[in-house]
Amino acid sequence: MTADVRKLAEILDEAARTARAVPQPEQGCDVATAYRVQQELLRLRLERGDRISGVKLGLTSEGKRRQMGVHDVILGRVTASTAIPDGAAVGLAGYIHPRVEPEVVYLIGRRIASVADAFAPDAIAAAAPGIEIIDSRYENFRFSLPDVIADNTSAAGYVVGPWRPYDPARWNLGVVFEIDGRPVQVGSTAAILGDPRRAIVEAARLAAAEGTVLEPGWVLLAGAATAAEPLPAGAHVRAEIQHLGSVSFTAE
Ligand code: OOG
Repeated sequence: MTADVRKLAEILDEAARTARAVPQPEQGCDVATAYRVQQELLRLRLERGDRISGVKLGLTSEGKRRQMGVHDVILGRVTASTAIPDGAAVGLAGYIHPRVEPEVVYLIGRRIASVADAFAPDAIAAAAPGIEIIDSRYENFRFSLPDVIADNTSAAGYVVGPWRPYDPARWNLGVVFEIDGRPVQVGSTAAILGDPRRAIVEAARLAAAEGTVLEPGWVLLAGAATAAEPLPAGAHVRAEIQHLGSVSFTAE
């Protein structure tokens, strides 16, 4: 590992830990190096006793990718310490400029070490409505794909609602995203990669490229079903997905 990879991981780790934004690196790196920074960042967290609880996809909306001029989706990791129980109250002091988005969450049902494994019938065991908190650790962020990947794809927290057995026929589902009881975004899970069933395949492809195995029991945050919303203090945030039910939390 080069000194730069470790240094950038330490800077981003400290920014997340102290909820203090850092300047974006002046010198960009390539995507492969950015994933090494992300891995190093996660290693620092695991050293402190955290545990990987799953993976997430980002930039799953075709519109968002076109707007940002990028062609591929991105993979991040989520850890146990950032899981928020459904219905909980969450202090915002630990975040910098948090935003929230509604997601479909899948429960990984088997070990997935290759794209072929992602097509196994038991690849996904269950599905749930979810909310992701994203929080870029950069100040005045100007979009850069490697910088987002290095920053663990802005992953900062996630809430998972009640699990339902996975039914692949139910993939195009209505989504209502509410803040304080008012719908702020409506959409469809079809906005996730055009079909959220592709999420496990994309996650398997990106993970395999890095030599990461997806483990049974991990969550897969499949990607945002609508645009993200800012998360103000006091907000009650709720996502409802047709056939999957609802999930919520309150910001304090
Ligand atoms: C990075 C986006 C990561 C998504 O849904 O695209 C992401 C960001 O906007 O900070 O989770």
